[in-house]
Amino acid sequence: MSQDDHAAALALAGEAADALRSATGADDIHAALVLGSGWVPAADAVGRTVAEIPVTDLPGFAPPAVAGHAGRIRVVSTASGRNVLIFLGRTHLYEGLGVGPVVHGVRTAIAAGAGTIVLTNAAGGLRPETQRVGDPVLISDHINLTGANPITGARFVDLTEVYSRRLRELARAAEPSLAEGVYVAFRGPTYETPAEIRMCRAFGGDLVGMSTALEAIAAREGGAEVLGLSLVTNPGAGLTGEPLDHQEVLAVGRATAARMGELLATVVDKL
Ligand code: 8IG
Repeated sequence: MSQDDHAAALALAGEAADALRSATGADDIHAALVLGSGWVPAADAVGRTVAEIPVTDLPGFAPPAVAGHAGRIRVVSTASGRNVLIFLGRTHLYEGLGVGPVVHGVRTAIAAGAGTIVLTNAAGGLRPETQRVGDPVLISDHINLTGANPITGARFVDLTEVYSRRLRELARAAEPSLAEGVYVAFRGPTYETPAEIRMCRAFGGDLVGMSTALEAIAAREGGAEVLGLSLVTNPGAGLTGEPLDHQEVLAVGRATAARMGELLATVVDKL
């Protein structure tokens, strides 16, 4: 990707934001929420639906590739009357479309006015001693092992505080029991080997997944504040001896939807 491509990607996000405004009538987007697998069932709790469209109605969005990734964009009005954009599903790097489509939603949200981006995901837990399956964990930082970066050119974006301390404190005020952890991002689509999981633990990782880090980088580049939330759906490979299964991820999401919905609604309303 050249710097011209990067400028074109930002322009495409601007076009998508214009199309979003025309399609939904919402011209005052306060924040955006990206719901990963496991989180989509929690969406209805966040607010009253103002409009909902397939992502493919907007320029630059790829159709959904995975069961449980719904590929729709919803505008909701929260309890305090603010418009929040919800992405029901996301594009992953492992789909092979490149990094542009992975961060297009975040860039579109920022172009539409969002000053806060909430990124959610389902993740493997690297600390089964303290993490339970079905627990939400605040992302405190990440280790980007995807080999990709959404930024091209000599733009040395500061990543000292990707995941806003202020927003983490706000989330903990809503749910004081929330643990924090470092999210290790892999390209996927394979899960890790047990040796890679041991490496991640030794590196200081607490969570492992295939999303979020690149979107968080794009959000920081765009000047938005980021909140990251992982739903622990399995212990990392080799930590228990059980093989990993995507259906389990979706089942944990359905089982925890009420709790995650309440958490999201409370947090989003305070943004
Ligand atoms: I859910 O154990 C979920 N997503 N890389 N590893 C990676 N991604 C995941 C995992 C996991 N669990």
